[in-house]
Amino acid sequence: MKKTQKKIKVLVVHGPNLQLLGRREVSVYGKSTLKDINADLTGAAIQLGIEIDFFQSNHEGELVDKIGTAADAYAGILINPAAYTHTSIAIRDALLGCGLPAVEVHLSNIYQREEFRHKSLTAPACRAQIAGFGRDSYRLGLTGLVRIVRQPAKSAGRQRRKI
Ligand code: CA2
Repeated sequence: MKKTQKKIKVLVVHGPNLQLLGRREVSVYGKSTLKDINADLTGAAIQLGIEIDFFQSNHEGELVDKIGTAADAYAGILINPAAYTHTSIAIRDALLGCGLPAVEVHLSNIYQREEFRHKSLTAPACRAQIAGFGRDSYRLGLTGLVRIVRQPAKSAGRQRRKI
């Protein structure tokens, strides 16, 4: 990359209760904390040659506001909407409205769990979804997102948008 070229910047959005990771529900989500996950992503970002910022909120409106202004500063969004995955039309609309490519990640395989977790309202507003790899879902999701951002035409050709 040329010295004058600006680095790609990605926004990582963590939804409600993810700040509790590693302290409760360890049998479902593992022992890693959100700090551990962010450290993994920071390491991956250095390897990928990108910049990264983190945002966590337990409030739907704050998540919507952050996604809504993300296009001012970021080239893509990596998001775990947590429980809002299954309920939030507002976050889905924000993802669609911001115009940025987004990748949805989940620690657990939501399709192996309770039926109410099988439906993601937000995934159709994202370019891809990764679920079930524990903390590695984030690193895998970031790698995929950076590929999408770097090769927009090629990746766009593969996607089917029908929402
Ligand atoms: O598997 C995932 O990453 C989820 O997004 C996690 C959400 C859940 O609602 C989704 O269905 C799947 C839950 C995040 C909250 O995690 C907690 C961690 C410790 C204690 C309580 C909640």
